[in-house]
Amino acid sequence: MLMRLLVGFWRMVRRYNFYRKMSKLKKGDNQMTEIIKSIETIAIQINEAIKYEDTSKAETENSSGDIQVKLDVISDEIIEKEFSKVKSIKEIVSEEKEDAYPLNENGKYLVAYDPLDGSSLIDVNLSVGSIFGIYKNSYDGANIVASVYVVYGPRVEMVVARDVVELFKLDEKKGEFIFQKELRLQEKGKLIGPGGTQKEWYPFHKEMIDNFFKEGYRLRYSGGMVPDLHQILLKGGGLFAYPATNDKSKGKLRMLFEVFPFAYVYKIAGGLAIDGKEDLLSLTPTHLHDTTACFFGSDYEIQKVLEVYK
Ligand code: AHM
Ligand code: MG
Repeated sequence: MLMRLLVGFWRMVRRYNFYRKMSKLKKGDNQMTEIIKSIETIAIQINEAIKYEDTSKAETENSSGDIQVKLDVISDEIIEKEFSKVKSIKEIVSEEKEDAYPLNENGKYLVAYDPLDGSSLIDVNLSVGSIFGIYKNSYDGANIVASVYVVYGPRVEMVVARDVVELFKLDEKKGEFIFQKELRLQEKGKLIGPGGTQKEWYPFHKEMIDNFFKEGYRLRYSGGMVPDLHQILLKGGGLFAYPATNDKSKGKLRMLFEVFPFAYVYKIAGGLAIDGKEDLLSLTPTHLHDTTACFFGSDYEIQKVLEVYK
């Protein structure tokens, strides 16, 4: 009798842990789940590479003309190797490569990714991240159906945006991502991350940022969009801006690999993501590596941006 009770209790604990870990990942589309599981494997490998591989610069440039660090290349190789095993992926395209790479003709999804965003911060040991946008049919903003990012910081965390935005934490001892909580933005936050070279900001943009500071907003900008946007999201709101400037009339951040995935996260979390005037997810890139001005935030801050940019 006691034995049966113990076995029953043990089964209950196992079932609870299983559902806690899987959260909503198991629900719905198995092919999407397969991609997200693959990203978990990728994140574990990239995290190890960050800890043990050479953090210096490579002698190569990526397709946007940025000097790569060796970890950009290693991370890109890890992702390509793992995604090559996933049947549901039709095609992949990396920020580190010029062209898209076909995988499975009958695959349902296209995946665009930035293997190691913010890699210029690698040498100073600040947080960096990987970003993945999962699309159907084309890489238009309107066709993104899910996005995932991973933050490699003191802890490794993964955020998955589908019908809701969920936070997972890597248990490094078990090699598993454990569900933590659902993430939602509030109406208004306290933080701003204003990107771009300040001497090149348009005067109305400078005035807008100054006004946020006058309202009491505090500066949070590390130079890595993954930890910067992660901070604003987890603290419940604020504004991250990488605007058009005199020297970069289309901003710096790339639509497919950086902007659309984060726009999707912020919108699903109850915030907004615009290029100044339009919803970022209404944009259609002409080239795979196109950039755009971008603003991500909670409702109050984005309404202020719209007032200034209209
Ligand atoms: P990367 O993909 O070459 O790392 O560049 C993207 C990064 C973003 O993470 C970050 O927001 C931005 O570049 C910082 O740019 P800046 O150095 O101009 O502030
Ligand atoms: Mg990047």
